[in-house]
Amino acid sequence: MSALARKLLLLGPPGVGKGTQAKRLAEKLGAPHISTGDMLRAAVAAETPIGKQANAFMTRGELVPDEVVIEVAGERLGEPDTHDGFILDGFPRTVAQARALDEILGEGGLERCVALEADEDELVDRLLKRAELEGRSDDNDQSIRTRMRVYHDQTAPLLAYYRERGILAEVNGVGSVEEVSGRISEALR
Ligand code: B4P
Repeated sequence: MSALARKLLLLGPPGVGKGTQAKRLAEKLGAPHISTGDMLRAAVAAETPIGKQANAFMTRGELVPDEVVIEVAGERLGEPDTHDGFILDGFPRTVAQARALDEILGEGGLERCVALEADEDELVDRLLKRAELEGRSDDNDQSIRTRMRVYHDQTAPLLAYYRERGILAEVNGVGSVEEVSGRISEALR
């Protein structure tokens, strides 16, 4: 049996590298990477009803309403490939979503919440670079500012939520991608 925790959540401000690190962890652990951001972008591209609801919120840098995201994540977590582990990336982002996740997972729930940290200048820099490279519609000056504010107001309270539960691991997200991956592996032991 693996010595590493396998039911994981990556938490952190926009651009801190949740997606980057979640992909690497998923490969390492052989567990699915579940990114609500990726799922919502796919829904927007396919113009599904959920995508149509989500699009404007995402472009403005606001959170998509809880009930929409809870439905998307809940369905995915109901699939059989998640039974032995998963890497949640970007869900939950509000206390209401965290409570819903507790209900979805039931007994045993999450094993570890890895909170990646970096200061705001570094994050804005990365997101502006990503805007140049990927042309994501939610990576512009105004939406980046909104996403930072939304993170502090709505998502940062989850740090206390998981700290109280004794499953929070705070990890420095500044350094090379490999360095950050090494720190996360340490935190999962
Ligand atoms: P997400 O897709 O989750 O994206 P993110 O927070 O912007 O980025 P992430 O932290 O994953 O950074 P990445 O690895 O890409 O969310 C987008 C939007 O979807 C939200 O604003 C919201 O509207 C909606 N949404 C998603 N989930 C939701 C929920 N639960 N509730 C409501 N709404 C929800 O890295 C960023 C950049 O940095 C990349 O270019 C990367 O290459 C680079 N990078 C990574 N690691 C680095 C390192 N160590 N050094 C230098 N650069 C690095």
